[in-house]
Amino acid sequence: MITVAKPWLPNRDALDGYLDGIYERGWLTNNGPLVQELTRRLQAWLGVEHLLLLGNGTLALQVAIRTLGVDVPLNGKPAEAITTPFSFIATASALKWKGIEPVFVDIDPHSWNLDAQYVAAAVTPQTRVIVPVHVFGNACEVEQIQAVAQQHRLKVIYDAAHAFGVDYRGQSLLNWGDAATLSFHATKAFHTVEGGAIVFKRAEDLQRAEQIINFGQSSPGRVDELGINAKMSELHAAMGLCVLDEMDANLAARQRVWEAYHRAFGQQFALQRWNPSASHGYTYFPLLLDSEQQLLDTMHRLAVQGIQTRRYFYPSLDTVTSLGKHPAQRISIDTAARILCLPLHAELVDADMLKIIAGVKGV
Ligand code: T4K
Repeated sequence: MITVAKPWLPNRDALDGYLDGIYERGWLTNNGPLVQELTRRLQAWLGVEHLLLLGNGTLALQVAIRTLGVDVPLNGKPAEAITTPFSFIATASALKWKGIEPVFVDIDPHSWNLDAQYVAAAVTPQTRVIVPVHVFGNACEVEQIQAVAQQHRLKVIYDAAHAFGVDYRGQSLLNWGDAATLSFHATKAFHTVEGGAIVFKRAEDLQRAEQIINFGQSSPGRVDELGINAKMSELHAAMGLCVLDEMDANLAARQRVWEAYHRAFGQQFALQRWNPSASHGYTYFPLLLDSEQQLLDTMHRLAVQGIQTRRYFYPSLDTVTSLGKHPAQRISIDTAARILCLPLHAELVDADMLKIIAGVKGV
């Protein structure tokens, strides 16, 4: 079976070395030395400051929301967040869990990101925050989004779950917004089994979030505010340190697969239009098919050959009933119905790629 994703499993001896240290110290969680080491190493690797590690990317969104205070109701009514309907469910469900109403704005038909030109028109007196997603790692129109936020005094939290290592105009994309959140789930290029992070613009927000993820405590027995347990453990950090050590090989292998697909499909299918000022993280390879029927046929044809594909991200979030009733976002609904993600991971060999490419082309 060729799976759509496959976690990078780092050198076992290296991981054992970290586990030996954990056994010797007997320190398993609560901001241990490996969590601190991974924090420092990720800050250097990504080119960011003020990075906080957490239990997963969904908690990262929720803690960022809480830290920036954008969940506080206004005039007795829930706060609103302007966000994209084309994303994984976690983007919008994290807002709902924090009591925030998602207000969906349609996507650009080529970049598949929130269309910045519609954002200003969606601002209401209830709006507190804009939550765009760098979909499949493709950088949003950050300057335009920032301009709207400044004009209306809104916060911006980028869901950067797919944008690990992506640069924009030569600097980390994660430095845009009041906060950017990451997912380190096993299926991601960089992972800690389960895990996530927030990159804050301001040091004071990082300090506040450090308390929030530790039950709101500033010191043992002193609770300064409402918190939660969202900490990363030492075992997860150990995996992260090992994966980070091998990141160059991992990314090179992913890039090779991505480029083979790009050569094979670039003329035949509509592909995501990449932001020309941004680098690539090689997280996903989405194809935009002509129709949903063509997608279903392709998916089935590949499945019978033992090739797994995924409909990331289907359905369009404006149609998900647990998120409430929302006006239909035409472009997102149409795009979500036609996008199929192909297997993309470092263990794909040439024979796998040839099989996948032939399977998609139906030859
Ligand atoms: N925001 C955005 C924009 C996101 O995309 C996500 C998550 C989040 C926020 C939230 O971050 P987290 O709270 O998850 O950190 C996956 C991931 O669970 C999820 O992290 C990810 N986005 C989402 C797009 O995809 P599934 O449902 O595809 O995972 P699953 O278990 O079906 O795995 C797919 C295939 O990968 C398996 O069939 C085989 C292979 N696999 C998977 C795992 C877990 C393995 O070979 N080994 C494994 O351990 O959700």
